[in-house]
Amino acid sequence: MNFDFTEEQLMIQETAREFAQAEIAPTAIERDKQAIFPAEIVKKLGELGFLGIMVDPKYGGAGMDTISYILAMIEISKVDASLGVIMSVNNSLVCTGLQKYGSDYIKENYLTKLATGEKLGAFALSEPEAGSDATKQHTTADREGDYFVLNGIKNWITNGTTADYYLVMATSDKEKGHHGISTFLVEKDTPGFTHGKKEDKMGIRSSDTCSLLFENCKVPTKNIVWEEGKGFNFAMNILNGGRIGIAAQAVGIAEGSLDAAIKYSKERKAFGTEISNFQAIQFKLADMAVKVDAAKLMTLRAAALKDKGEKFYKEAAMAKLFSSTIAVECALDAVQIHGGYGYVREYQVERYLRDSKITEIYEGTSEIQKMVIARALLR
Ligand code: COS
Repeated sequence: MNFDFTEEQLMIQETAREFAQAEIAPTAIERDKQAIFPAEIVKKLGELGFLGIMVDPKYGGAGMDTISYILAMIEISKVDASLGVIMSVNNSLVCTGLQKYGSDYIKENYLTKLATGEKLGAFALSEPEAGSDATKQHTTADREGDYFVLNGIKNWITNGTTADYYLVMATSDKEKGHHGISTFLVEKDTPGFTHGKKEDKMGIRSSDTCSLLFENCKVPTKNIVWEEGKGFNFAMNILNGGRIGIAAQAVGIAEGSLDAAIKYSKERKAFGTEISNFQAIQFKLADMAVKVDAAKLMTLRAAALKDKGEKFYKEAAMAKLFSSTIAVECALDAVQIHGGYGYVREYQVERYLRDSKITEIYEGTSEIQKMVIARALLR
């Protein structure tokens, strides 16, 4: 596998790096503290083409590949994982979902606005009683003429209070099990659709997460994505790609932790010298660097397979499982290297630790990734 990046890929990486340092870093601590959604930054991300990186330019996207997307995700998440997840959901779950499975009507009316950042998207699969066991969708969609009437609750929805368009999985035919689930594109102001309170989270606090409530919410039949009964397959296929995005987010957190630990260890003095001169610190840094590199390579491999049109779901699950595990480990090590300073907000690494944990949970827990990998091995 060749990882000599093209000029275009390097350019997007550099643009993301500069943007993250100049526009995201200065407010990251305060937004985390106050749980402020970065509306202005998200708007600028859209203007840079970072909200529709893989979307065909015909629909307002940047027309880049998954590798470019991964490189950008790493740079953004290295500075602020909240921006990483906002970007990831819009790109991997919503835009890719609509580009791959949306009708011409949906692409023309919705995808273009999402890819340019004029509108923001959300993906609603999880429910109070359907998290890992995602086939058990309790939200219902009953047909009434040219509409489906949605009733139910969705949980843990990223961009929940701020999105304009929501991809909602709901059971339209109870008799057919998961083959009776469909995906509906729901606009934010549709009557009968409201959201619950914003969750007060441990990490990624600058991204907004909430539940969604549907009470006799009428959605036009033409807003079905793919076709009736394909909603579960849609969610699974799209989540495979989403997991590469979350793996990249985790790589970003891990790399950010390593960078912070290197910087601090070269500045902090103890026992008459910089702590970077101590083997205890050096070995930690070396271990962190090996983990970051391995996670990045696994994530790029999954992205490269996807770009080649080959099967990638096992490799995506492996990349997410490994990258999220090492993100937590690297953030913990960075806190330890910082000592007391690692435990206070000013030095950022405590945020990396809080942010890292969610990568082991959303878009399929680590246990679900192991299930996916094992099933692929035993097939
Ligand atoms: N990629 C594509 N299709 C997949 C898939 C994958 N990774 N995993 C399962 N599927 C498909 C199967 O091929 C099957 O399709 P058909 O019935 O059309 O042949 C269907 O999904 C059901 O699969 P299965 O019978 O294996 O269902 P299970 O309930 O045993 O397991 C898991 C499904 C657990 C793999 C699924 O529910 C899952 O991924 N859960 C986690 C959901 C998740 O990531 N939630 C996060 C929400 S977004 S924050």
